[in-house]
Amino acid sequence: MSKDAVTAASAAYPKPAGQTFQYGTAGFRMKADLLPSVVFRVGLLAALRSRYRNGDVIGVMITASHNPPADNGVKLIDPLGEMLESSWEAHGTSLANAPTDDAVFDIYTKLESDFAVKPDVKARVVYGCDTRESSPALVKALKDALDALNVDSTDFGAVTTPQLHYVVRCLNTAGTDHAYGEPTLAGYYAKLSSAFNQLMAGRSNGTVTVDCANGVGGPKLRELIPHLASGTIDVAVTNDDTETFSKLNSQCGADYVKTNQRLPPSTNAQPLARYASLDGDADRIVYYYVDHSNVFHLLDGDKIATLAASFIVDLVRASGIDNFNLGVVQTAYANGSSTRYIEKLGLPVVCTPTGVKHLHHAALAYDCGVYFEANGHGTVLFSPEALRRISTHSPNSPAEQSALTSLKALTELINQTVGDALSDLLLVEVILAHKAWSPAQWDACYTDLPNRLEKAEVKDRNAYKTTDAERRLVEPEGLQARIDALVSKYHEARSFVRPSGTENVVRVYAEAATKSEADELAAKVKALLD
Ligand code: G16
Repeated sequence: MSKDAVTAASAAYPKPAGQTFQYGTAGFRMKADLLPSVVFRVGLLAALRSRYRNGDVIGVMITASHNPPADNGVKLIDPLGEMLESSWEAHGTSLANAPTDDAVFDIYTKLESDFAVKPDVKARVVYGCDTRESSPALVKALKDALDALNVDSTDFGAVTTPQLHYVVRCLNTAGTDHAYGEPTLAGYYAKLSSAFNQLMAGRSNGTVTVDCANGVGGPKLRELIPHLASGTIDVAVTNDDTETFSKLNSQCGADYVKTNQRLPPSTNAQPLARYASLDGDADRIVYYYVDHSNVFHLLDGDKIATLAASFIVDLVRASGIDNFNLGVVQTAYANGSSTRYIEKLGLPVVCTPTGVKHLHHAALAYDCGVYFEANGHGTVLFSPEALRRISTHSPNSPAEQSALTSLKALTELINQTVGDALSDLLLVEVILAHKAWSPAQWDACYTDLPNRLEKAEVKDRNAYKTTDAERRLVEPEGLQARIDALVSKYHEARSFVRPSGTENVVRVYAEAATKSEADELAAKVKALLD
């Protein structure tokens, strides 16, 4: 590696004056015009991480997911398709904040020596982006960094975030006992669809209408559909205009539906028909329907988690596998009714801070860990030992055999690297088909407590510090006591405040026995912030 090559390439991407960057909940995320220097430096970090991991492939995804069209972002994917190990986030932050090109090079070489990275290990990086207008220029910044370090790199173009996670895991497990699949998009579609077609054999589930947030999920869902066996489901794709950049996540998509608790205005919903919305990079999904009185009902990440957990528990029991430990992981946003429902099912449930990396980590503690954020971001993890038991179990009856076959196929259908809206869509469709449930029957498992999510623009969101899985504030001092005093005035109420890791806002969540109480509580808590 030559210092001149790195500093000369870095000089094309100067750090904007006066900006401080931080690797947050989902990497770096902000207005796209502030990002070129950050993306360049993330390229350096990806190369270093790959060399540190002895040439494992590292992924770099350029996306701002649910954020508005003018934003963009970048995050790293670790070798098994997980989020970047947390201890390395600080290295990303320090590279991003280096004031000069020389300082960038010095931090890079210091990390190289601190981690005793061997000089002869070749770095391997794969990357992709969402459909934002700013993505191609940021991809170029990334590529310039990778080329300056002579990295072996592959561009996957516009992909969903979970597709890139899948590819990274496939590349790093190829030829091992844990080979995850063919490291291509064709391999991804083949894996998901063959499991889906097996699970849906002899079943038909009618139509599901999918709002793709006018993001990359639209074209990718269209690529997936031809692989689904005819007669199984009919997927109607809507909001898939990726050419009109301003439409991304605007009045549509999973975040819009979840936050506003209403249909995208473009949807003319038919009573009891199934609808789903993806977010801008297709790692989140929520379902919804309207009843015969045209009342909107949301089936969010909590409802998906409970549906998946109860289905898997039943399949495990029906297969004759015993001592199988299944747990559910949620965040503070999980509706109180969902937590009580999971406890009634007799399943352990834990709460972690927001951010998939936290949930994913907690889910690894179980044979099967089901994790979902209420916003629809989640998946199901099977431990290597659970996969071994499932694949070697000898069934004692045709009924056990049938359940076991379904369970095996589920482990292939579910993207175990990260929450994946396309995989989760197929998972929900399979479960509803097996149970012969309408969305209303699914919804009837439990009734959500009315809730309200608000954003507040404050002077300094970093002044807000939380504890207890983000359910309580420790700073600003005294604020939590004032929130507690408000909460005590409402029935079955709960409220918390936390700084967003992806937007420059503080989020306020409130739930209570009635809609008007939840709305009023959220408004009063929001009024406490400055
Ligand atoms: C990202 C994270 C999620 C998180 C969401 C909102 O989602 O991956 O874990 O729930 O941001 O986070 P915050 O409330 O901290 O802004 P996405 O889909 O935007 O990548």
